[in-house]
Amino acid sequence: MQRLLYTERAVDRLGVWTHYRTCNLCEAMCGLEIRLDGETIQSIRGDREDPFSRGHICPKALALEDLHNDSDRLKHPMRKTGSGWERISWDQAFSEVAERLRSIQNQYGRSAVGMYLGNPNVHNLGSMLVLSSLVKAIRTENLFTATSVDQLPHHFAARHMFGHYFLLPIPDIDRTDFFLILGANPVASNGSLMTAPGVTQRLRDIRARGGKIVLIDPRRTETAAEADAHHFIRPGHDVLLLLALLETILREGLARPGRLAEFCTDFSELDSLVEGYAPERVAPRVGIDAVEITAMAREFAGAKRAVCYGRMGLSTQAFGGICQWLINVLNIVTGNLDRAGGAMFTRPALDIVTKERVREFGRWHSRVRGLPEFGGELPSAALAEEILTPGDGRIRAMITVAGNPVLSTPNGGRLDRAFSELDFAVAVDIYINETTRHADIILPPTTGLECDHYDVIFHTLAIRNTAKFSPALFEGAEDSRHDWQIYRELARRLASDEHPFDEHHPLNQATPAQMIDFGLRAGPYGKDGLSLDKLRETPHGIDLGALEPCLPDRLFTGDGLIRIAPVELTRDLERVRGLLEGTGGNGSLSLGDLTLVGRRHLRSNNSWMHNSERLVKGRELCTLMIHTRDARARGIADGQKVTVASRVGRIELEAAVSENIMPGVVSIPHGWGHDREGVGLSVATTHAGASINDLTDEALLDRLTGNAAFNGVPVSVEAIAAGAAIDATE
Ligand SMILES: Nc1nc2c(c(=O)[nH]1)N[C@H]1C(S)=C(S)[C@@H](COP(=O)(O)OP(=O)(O)OC[C@H]3O[C@@H](n4cnc5c(=O)[nH]c(N)nc54)[C@H](O)[C@@H]3O)O[C@H]1N2
Ligand SMILES: Nc1nc2c(c(=O)[nH]1)N[C@H]1C(S)=C(S)[C@@H](COP(=O)(O)OP(=O)(O)OC[C@H]3O[C@@H](n4cnc5c(=O)[nH]c(N)nc54)[C@H](O)[C@@H]3O)O[C@H]1N2
Ligand code: SF4
Ligand SMILES: [Mo]
Repeated sequence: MQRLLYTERAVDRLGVWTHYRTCNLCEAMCGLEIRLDGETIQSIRGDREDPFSRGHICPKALALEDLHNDSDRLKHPMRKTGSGWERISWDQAFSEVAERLRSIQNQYGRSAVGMYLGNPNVHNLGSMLVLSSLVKAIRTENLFTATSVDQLPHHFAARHMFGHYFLLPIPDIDRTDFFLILGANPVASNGSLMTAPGVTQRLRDIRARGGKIVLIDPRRTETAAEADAHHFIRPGHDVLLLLALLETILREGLARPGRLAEFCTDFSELDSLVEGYAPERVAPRVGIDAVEITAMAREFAGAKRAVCYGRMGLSTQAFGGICQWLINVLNIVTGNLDRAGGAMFTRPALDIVTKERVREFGRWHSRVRGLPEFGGELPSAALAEEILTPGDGRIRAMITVAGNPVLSTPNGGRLDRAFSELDFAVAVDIYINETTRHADIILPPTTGLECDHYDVIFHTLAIRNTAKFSPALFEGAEDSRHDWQIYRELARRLASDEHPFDEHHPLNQATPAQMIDFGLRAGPYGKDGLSLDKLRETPHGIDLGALEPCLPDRLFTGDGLIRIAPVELTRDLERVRGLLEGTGGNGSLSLGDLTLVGRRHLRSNNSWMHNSERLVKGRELCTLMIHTRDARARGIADGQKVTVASRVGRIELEAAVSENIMPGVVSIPHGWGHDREGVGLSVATTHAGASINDLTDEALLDRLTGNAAFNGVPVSVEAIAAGAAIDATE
């Protein structure tokens, strides 16, 4: 049993007391009410007094307890031996890691050490504030993160239109009358780049007040059940739909940009850019009727307050960047950007949208394929080849921090092989999993309930301005380290005369909580008295109000103008022309007659929460969803084992035959495939599933931004043991 850290508590007669915090597992920032009997967790419930989440939670919140008590979770540095792993001291671990990294960089150059920073970093306070010191100490051009398998296209569009990669417009769903959603499933994901705890209720509220929800998705999802209309779309063809919506609005004179017109450049260019994309022209490719597209355009333009939003289905496909640009344009021409009920910007208490963080593009390129850098990162789809391809500049060592790229990046099977060829690998991670099993040394930090928490990122992406601080509940295991202590110590040990580590610099001394206090006081509400102490006194969090218009003041374009048609984006229209004409603008490698897309499930969280029995028990989650017609044609019955093959690999899993997917499309969730040698996850390996990323293809990219195109992969599907299959589906 770990010691309690949080002691400012009111204990009732029976010794039961309550701790309030924010769940940091996904983007929704739900408030939790944790009841404890002494030091034992009795229950985890939604905190009804949290003004933002109002009592909402999902089943994953309960898994925080499992994570805390998981005996597979690492708590001390581990070194690989000939036959397994041995515990070593922190001092030994730090000196060995620093020594190996330094010697590889001395011999082969600084970029011979690569880094992959995974998703949980953006949910961890210590990483958000201190990981950059380790990144700076490594100084590699081979930096990879989950951004390029996720939301890079949003950043790319924001950077070129609004001047800042993090000036991301958030759909103001609490006030909208028309919500047009493309390629997102908030009912299962709880919302992304749209922190909106209890999103299902918020969707229902739109309809209850007479508004409308329209969803575009090749699968009839959990969100479709909450929508007024759902349209199947051929994966990867949204760009044509968006162009047709815009073409109709402009041609029919429905554009009403209002005050936005005063600070937009190149407005007049739009007509010519969308020419040739009339609904009748695109409909056969998109798979949605021209009459429907026209009606959708008129309704969107005619709604009092409307917002268009596109997420994973749009950003992780071959036209991610241009889709995110067109979504912004659609919101602008209808006057819905920066207006209540449209797409708005936050004013977070701790503001990371500053001029120091604007982010540049294309300052260097990846060695093998020449893919462009963005904000210091290269596309993760290029990682394996940078390790495997011999020659100068090859990656010889990897540092992974809270990432599992073997399961999370395209052609993960190849990356799995690549990791086994490294000279040295170190992982900052809490488990021995598919990626960290390749490490020579694992440095496990404290996690979850053992950490102070403030959501640096997701307050910036929320549908209301809010602030909340959660103190650590439990102390870490004896002789454990926080993530930020690990980064700082490694940075210190990697310093040289040329690049010294300044022990006395406030940023190298402060704890994350102290840094938050500083950020809050310097932030937009600091003058009104917002500070860490204030947040400590308000354990349910503070609501700072609805989002407010802030343009043009908040733009970072220099001249205070929105670039509505930046050449960095419009140049990609040439590739779109190819898609329209069917000459392969999609870059599709046609080696299968079905098209693969991804999906998420409420009880799963990317690649790492499958070691919680309560989340994985019951019906198999990792299945191939396939339309009844396509199943029948292949003699596949519901529940039957099938083989799915793509250009890069082949996996086996169960089929789930359904009418809820577009004919010709199949869907597999990501993050599974745990049955690999050496994985130290006792529950997950008994619910192993298979990895979709053994099928996704590193060659399929959004060529504009370098983001991985997980959606739209050509695959073929075969029954493993046909037999009685056909009868069973009748
Ligand atoms: N085919 C397909 N692939 C996808 C996606 C998809 O939709 N389809 N989605 C993509 C997206 S959006 C994302 S964000 C990525 C996510 O993929 P990754 O960036 O690889 O992140 P996770 O899968 O969440 O892996 C998290 C790792 O962090 C570790 N971890 C958990 N908590 C902590 C902690 O507190 N500290 C530390 N140091 N480690 C911790 C876990 O053990 C695990 O190894 O996957 C991408 N991959
Ligand atoms: N329960 C749970 N919640 C999560 C996560 C999780 O793993 N589990 N992961 C978190 C992370 S890291 C992220 S980034 C967010 C993602 O949040 P979302 O983007 O809401 O999540 P997805 O379920 O990936 O939704 C993508 C949808 O796009 C559809 N789609 C696929 N291809 C296309 C296409 O070409 N066009 C269109 N229009 N649609 C397409 C898919 O069918 C799917 O329904 O979720 C977060 N929340
Ligand atoms: S929706 Fe997300 S933040 Fe809310 S309880 Fe579930 S995992 Fe936690
Ligand atoms: Mo993500």
